[in-house]
Parts: sequence; C-alpha cells; structure tokens
Amino acid sequence: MQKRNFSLLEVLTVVAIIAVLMALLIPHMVGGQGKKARAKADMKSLEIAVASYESAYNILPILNGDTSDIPLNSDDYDTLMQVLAKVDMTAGGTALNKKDLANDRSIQFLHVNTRFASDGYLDPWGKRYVVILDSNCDNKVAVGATTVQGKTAIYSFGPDGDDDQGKATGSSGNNKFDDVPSWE
Ligand SMILES: [Ca+2]
Ligand SMILES: [Ca+2]
Repeated sequence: MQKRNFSLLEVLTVVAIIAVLMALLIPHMVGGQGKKARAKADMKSLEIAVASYESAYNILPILNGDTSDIPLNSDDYDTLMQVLAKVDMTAGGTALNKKDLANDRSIQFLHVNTRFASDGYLDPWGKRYVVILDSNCDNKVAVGATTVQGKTAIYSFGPDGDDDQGKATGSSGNNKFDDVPSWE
C-alpha cells in the first residue's frame, strides 16, 4: 500500500483556513464576553457607590417618594449619577448643577470616564442601565417577578438592547432573554 504524504501546499492551505476561522471567531467570542464583563464591573462600581453613599449619609442617594421599588426614570438616573460622581452631566434635559446636589461633603463615590458628561453612564451596548433602589426600605428590591436581596438591583438590556426584566436566560416567543443582571 502506497503511503501518501500531505504536500506542503496542502498543509499550508489547512493552516491558513484555520487561521482565518480563528481570526473571525475569537474576537467575536472574546468581544461578547468582554462586554458582559464590563457591564458587570460597571454595575458593581455603581452598587458600591450607592452603598458607600448610604454609609456616608445614612440615606439612599435618591428617594423618589415611591412606596414601591421602581426603576429610576431618566431624570432620577441623571441625578443619581451626578450625586455619586460629582460630575455635571449634560445628557439629561434637567441635569442639576453640581453645587445643588445632595452630596455636601463632595465625596466622589463613583469614578467615571471622561466621556461621562456627554454620554452618561451607559452599558457597553450604548444603553442606560436599569437602576432600582429599595425605595420602600424592606432591604429587598423587586425586579419584575424576581426578588433581589439588598438595597440595589441593576441590570443591562444586554446585546439585543431590549428590556427582558433582568433575565439572562430563557425566552418568550422569538425573543431570547440576554440581559446582564447585577445579582447573578
Ligand atoms: Ca424594597
Ligand atoms: Ca435584553
């Protein structure tokens, strides 16, 4: 039986195909995971900032007068970010002036990048995080049907940019849930 060796050209062709496939696939895989990791890190910073504020001032940074835990609206989101970051934010229509904010001791609880003032505190896919604080002071936060223990629940809409109520798995009809929650 005659033994057939691969020619150099054949080997090089296979190596080249594998290299092209890896170049196509790896950034996609790493990119997706990298963005999720960034979202988790952002949310962790925010959670720590809220907790630090609470321990400094003995109150949550935003009290919207609600007796149920509902996601911060756009203005409250702006105010929260400004209070915590001590940065004037112009992204929102009713951005408050720095000196008016409820942070008398001027502590910077949240460190933000330099694009913060124009972009706001956005997730890696360009949307705002959903921030829900424990407005009714029972040390848990309701997110849709999920109950999160603690004072803060945050989630990102994830790659699809749609609100899945913080659910990272499962689906409804054609919509596959892909949110990135702070509590998982
Ligand atoms: Ca609550
Ligand atoms: Ca989503």
